[in-house]
Amino acid sequence: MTTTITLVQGDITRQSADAIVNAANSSLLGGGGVDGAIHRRGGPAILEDCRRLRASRYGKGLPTGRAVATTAGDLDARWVIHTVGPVFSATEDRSELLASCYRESLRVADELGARTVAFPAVSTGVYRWPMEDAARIAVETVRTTDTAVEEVVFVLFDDRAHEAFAAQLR
Ligand code: AR6
Repeated sequence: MTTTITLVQGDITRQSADAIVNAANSSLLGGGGVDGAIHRRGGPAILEDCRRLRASRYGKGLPTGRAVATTAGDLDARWVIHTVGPVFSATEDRSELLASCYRESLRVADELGARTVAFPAVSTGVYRWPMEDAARIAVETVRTTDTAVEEVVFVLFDDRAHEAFAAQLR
């Protein structure tokens, strides 16, 4: 089955979906950007789950390119899927790690039975990935990943991000 890709401009914490993806860091213990917004609006239950993951499966943190689910707390979703994007490097090609974030998040979504998944533009904020290239990797990866997820919604914070993703869908 094919996955429908839609674009929304706005705040991902206002989105309704089975799963909302967080652009986290390896610590899973919070940060700025999307991560900060998700923990603020989702409430303390998300951090409690993250701490449990650090105390069990991910004692050294979640590796870059991987994904793991927690409760979504007070968000309008059943799960938050935390993924760790790569920091952009001008000297090393880390594209495969960025693609892996989308693939692994969809794999976790399949395990959970999530049918709708909202993604932010992973790595394009604090981690400085150029928006056009990040949009290309995100869209290509979702298009070529075999998944039971029916709808992927990219939630883009501003005009520029929305335009970059729209260009990939044209
Ligand atoms: N909804 C949707 N998109 C958003 C929101 C929001 N509420 N807030 C920011 N963006 P970033 P990264 C956009 O920095 O680059 C954190 O501290 C933003 O404009 O959230 O993967 C983590 O803890 C940008 O386009 O994630 C990590 O340490 C995109 O979301 C680190 O930042 C991603 O920006 C991860 O950096």
